[in-house]
Amino acid sequence: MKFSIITPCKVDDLPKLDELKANLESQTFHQFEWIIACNGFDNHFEETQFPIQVVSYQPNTIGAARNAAIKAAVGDYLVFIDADDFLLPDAMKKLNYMTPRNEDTLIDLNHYKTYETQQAYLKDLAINEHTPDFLPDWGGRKKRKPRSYALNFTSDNLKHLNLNKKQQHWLKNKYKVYSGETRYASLRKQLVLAGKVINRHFVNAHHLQFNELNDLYSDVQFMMAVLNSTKRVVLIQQYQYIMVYHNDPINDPSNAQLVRGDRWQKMVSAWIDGYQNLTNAEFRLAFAEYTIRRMNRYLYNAILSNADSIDNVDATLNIVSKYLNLIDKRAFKSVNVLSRRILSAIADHQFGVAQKLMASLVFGRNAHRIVKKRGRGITKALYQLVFTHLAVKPNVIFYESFLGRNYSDNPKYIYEYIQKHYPGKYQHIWSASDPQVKDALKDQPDTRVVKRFGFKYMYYLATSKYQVFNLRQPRWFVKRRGTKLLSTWHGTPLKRLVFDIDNVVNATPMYKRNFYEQSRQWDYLIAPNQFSADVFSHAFMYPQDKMIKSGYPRNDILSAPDRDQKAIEIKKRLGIPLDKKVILYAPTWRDDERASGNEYKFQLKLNVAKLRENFGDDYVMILRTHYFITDRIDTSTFGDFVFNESNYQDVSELYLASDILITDYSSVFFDYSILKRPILYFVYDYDNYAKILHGFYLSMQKDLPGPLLKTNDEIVDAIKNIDQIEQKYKERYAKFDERFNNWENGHAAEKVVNVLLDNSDK
Ligand code: C2G
Repeated sequence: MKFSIITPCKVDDLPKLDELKANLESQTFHQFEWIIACNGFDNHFEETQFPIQVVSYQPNTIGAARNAAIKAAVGDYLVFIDADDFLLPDAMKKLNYMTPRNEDTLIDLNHYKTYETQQAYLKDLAINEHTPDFLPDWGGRKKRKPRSYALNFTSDNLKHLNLNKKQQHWLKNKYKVYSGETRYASLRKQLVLAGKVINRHFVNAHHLQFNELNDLYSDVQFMMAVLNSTKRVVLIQQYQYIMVYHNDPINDPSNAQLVRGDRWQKMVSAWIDGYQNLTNAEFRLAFAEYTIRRMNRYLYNAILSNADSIDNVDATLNIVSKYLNLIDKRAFKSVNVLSRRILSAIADHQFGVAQKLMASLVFGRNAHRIVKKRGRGITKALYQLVFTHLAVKPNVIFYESFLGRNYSDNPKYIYEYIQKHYPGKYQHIWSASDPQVKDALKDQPDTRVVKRFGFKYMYYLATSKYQVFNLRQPRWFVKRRGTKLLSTWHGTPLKRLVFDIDNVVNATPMYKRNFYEQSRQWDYLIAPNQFSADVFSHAFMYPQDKMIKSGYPRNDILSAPDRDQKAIEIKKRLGIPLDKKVILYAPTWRDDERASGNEYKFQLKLNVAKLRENFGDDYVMILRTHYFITDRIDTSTFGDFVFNESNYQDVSELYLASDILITDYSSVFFDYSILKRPILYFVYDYDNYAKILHGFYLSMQKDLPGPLLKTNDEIVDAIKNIDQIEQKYKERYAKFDERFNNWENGHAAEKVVNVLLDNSDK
């Protein structure tokens, strides 16, 4: 047997094993056995292209699991693959090309960390190869680099072959050999066990074992022993091993995400245990330097900020001290003088001195960062260090809508209600990242517009008693005692949200955790209908009893008695001829069309020329892109048929001014349905959107109050026959209205404000 794949596993992980099994079956090379180390799992797998063994172990730790699997293995090489990870289809085949080497060679399948599901990752890969970023050589101090080789091919023997694309792709597969001077050039990666391939006879000859008692870092000590004795590492240059992060550190944390106050202690003990057995002087020094750099980078901050990973500072420093006294002192030179003094103080058990020095080092680093980031850094530092220590102002209300880009949405209508019913009682602060917000509010009494993230913004954010946001508040927001934070959110959800999304493709790594922590700061969350309340309770893990079940303040104008009059005013303001009807096209954004950060592109798939040709005499069209879309779509060729109102402040007013809505997966149709006007869904990319990007809470086929249309011809047809469509969807529309709109009685703002201001204030 050539390879033994080793997978430790908890009973909870069994569904993941099915996925990994399918992944191993789809490999293009099968000369391996699969050993699953799992207590309490009886092997229900049928024999497949490769044998499967299940082993159990004692004690119940991951180290013991791996040891038991090694004992059972018969393959020449041990391949370590964790239950939630997977391989690219040719990984084992490529590995097979790389193995005829000395026993003391460590092979690395090169891991890539991702939050994507296997399906999404492989799809992405087909479009856009995930290759490691090798930085260009900019000169400067020259360090020796590992050499790279082509995998079993030389350009000479390829010249005469007629290669197809796939074969050429193979050619790109190179591997790097870390040996001699470059042997310990990237220790951090080398110390990771996942995706490593080690000769089994070598493991036995050196009596290499996992520590069965260190439940967090049993593999560190093992890998130290491996690196101590292997002469070289062969790293395949393209990622073959895909490490899937748990994207839900709250409900399903991985080992690395578990909140453990003894994390640093466990890690440093693994270093101590491992270090004592190192016989290779060169590796000892390289390892000591690596750990010193790690401590310099992370330990001081963790201690000063009471991080979750340290629940007992003295116990932690005691272990660190023991480690520092063990290692080669030359390693201290890899950090700066101040950091060296800290380390010496810890080594000498002068923990008080060490912590004082840490404080000045961290202060210096922060100051440096602030200077580097100029304004933003300074205002944020003032927020944290000064403003959040000033008294809270009981009559100040702070508002932000869509990252300060608009004067709109629920915050706008809450503000207007308070202005009208509590005149002069409050001072209102609006956050603005766009000058239009200031224009919209310039004549309003008791109202101040502040530049987002500027000094005044920070001051008022810190000292206002009330804050009203329709997206999440900044991550560094400090929730102060006696203040009230109202999250209005910004739509009834159709697309899955936060904890209901399996994998967050495009969000930052800490998305779920951040969301969880930020939403804990909300005193209230508005629910527009019972459906949303139910979704928010699982998607945000937010308790229903803290929700204000009121409908949306932004929708009050849609059922106001003067709504027709308002519609005329809005049309006039926009310059739309009053005798023309209006089609509003308001699509949402696409996760996979990102420009940068929170900015996205949009490709207009609606054939506007065709619409003009067919309906130009009776209709005009309002184009309204989502607030994440920053590229301006050029509509000048469509003359006076199209009004591009993507920058218009308040979409609710556009609803009022229109007669038909065309949208896609955007929540705009929930609000629009209050008007009971026809809705068409232009879902040209339905399959892609539904599968890869989100998934929905409703059945788009069965629950929506209008037809799903995939082509422009269907859109034209539908508009031509809009009366029949209305007729056809009448019943469904009524059901939809009953389900989503029965709290929308035009008094949502009142209800919300009464709760927010605790109506006794009135
Ligand atoms: N919006 C808009 N114009 C658009 C699309 C959206 O003004 N073309 C506004 C609407 O107020 C809408 C809100 O932005 O209700 C949210 O937009 P969605 O398209 O639904 O997308 P998203 O921002 O991802 O929020 O629970 C709701 C979800 O979180 C959706």
